Amino acid sequence: MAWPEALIFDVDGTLADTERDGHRVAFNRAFAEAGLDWVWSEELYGDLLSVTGGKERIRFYLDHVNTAFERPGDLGGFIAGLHRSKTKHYMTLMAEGAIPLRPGVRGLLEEARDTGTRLAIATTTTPENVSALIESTLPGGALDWFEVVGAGDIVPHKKPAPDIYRYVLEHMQLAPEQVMALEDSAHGLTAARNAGIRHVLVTVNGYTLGQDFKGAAAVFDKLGDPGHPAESLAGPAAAEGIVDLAYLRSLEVTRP
Ligand code: XBP
Ligand code: MG
Repeated sequence: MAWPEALIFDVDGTLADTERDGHRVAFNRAFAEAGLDWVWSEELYGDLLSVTGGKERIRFYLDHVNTAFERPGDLGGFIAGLHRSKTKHYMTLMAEGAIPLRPGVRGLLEEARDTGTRLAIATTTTPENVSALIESTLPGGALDWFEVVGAGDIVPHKKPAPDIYRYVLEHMQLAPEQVMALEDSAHGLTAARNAGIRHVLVTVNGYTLGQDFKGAAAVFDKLGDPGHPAESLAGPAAAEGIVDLAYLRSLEVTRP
């Protein structure tokens, strides 16, 4: 059986650059709609990304940034309501085609499909957001390309906890050494590694460039396609600047 048997993709920052112009904008729209004067700038949002999960991020913002805000009695219900509105705004942005896939993502997904390499998703974001992105960027029915979509509150602990990767591996009935994970952040890398996945390829973005990617099999600025070659930041370079399955196979480390 060819290695890797499966590719497990993170979503935000990996499939598409959704944070700055997608999630952040949707949070701000939800705040405005609720009559709140909160505005998450690009810079502040970069700091808030240290907390994964939108509901958790809002709570962190109130605990550490906007500490003067007079909290309603049912803070959990208030945050959940804001977050539902944020998800609605995010889905609208995706339906409008606000965010494209990153260079090389579609090529690698199609190559995996052509070669029988199984596909899955392991993400912190809400499941509806995954469907909205896939439906707006890939052909009809593309959600079915992914055997398992592990997303959001389906597990008790979000990344950097390993729960979501463990969930996906269990549902695919695969051992961690059989798969390759693709991530964009140190939290994502930690989650995959702590689930026992030895092979994690990182493609950085504006928010994650400069994070510590020790333990990654390779780090690139993107997966790369013919018009946008990938630049290697750590690990072996990819031929013609394209991270394809042949390249991923070359990263396999076999146990002595
Ligand atoms: C993505 C996240 C998410 C999104 C918001 O992490 O941290 O919290 O920013 O999504 P990853 P929700 O790339 O590791 O999946 O608001 O739907 O929680
Ligand atoms: Mg990510």
